[in-house]
Amino acid sequence: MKKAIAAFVSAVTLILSAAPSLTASAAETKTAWVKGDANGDGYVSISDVTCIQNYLADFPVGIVLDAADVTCDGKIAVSDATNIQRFLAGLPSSLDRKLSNDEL
Ligand SMILES: [Ca+2]
Repeated sequence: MKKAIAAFVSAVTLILSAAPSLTASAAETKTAWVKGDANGDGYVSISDVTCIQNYLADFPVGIVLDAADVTCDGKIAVSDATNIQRFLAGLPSSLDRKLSNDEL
């Protein structure tokens, strides 16, 4: 029984010691972004429009600035939100050619 407990404790210790590296990997993947995914949830949706609007209204919001700059003019503006809306409606948009930081 003592050997089983010792093995269990060793396994838990091993798992816990690996946890920091798992956290680091998750943080590394957070640096990836897709143009238009302003809120960084992995999807381009109406929530990204709301995220940009909240940012422009100076509400506290988590925003991925590079992803929110849909028009690629170096600024976050209403036109970025509008281009996401046009993309979602199937209209011509600057998002028609999606960019990610993997392509830059
Ligand atoms: Ca999003």
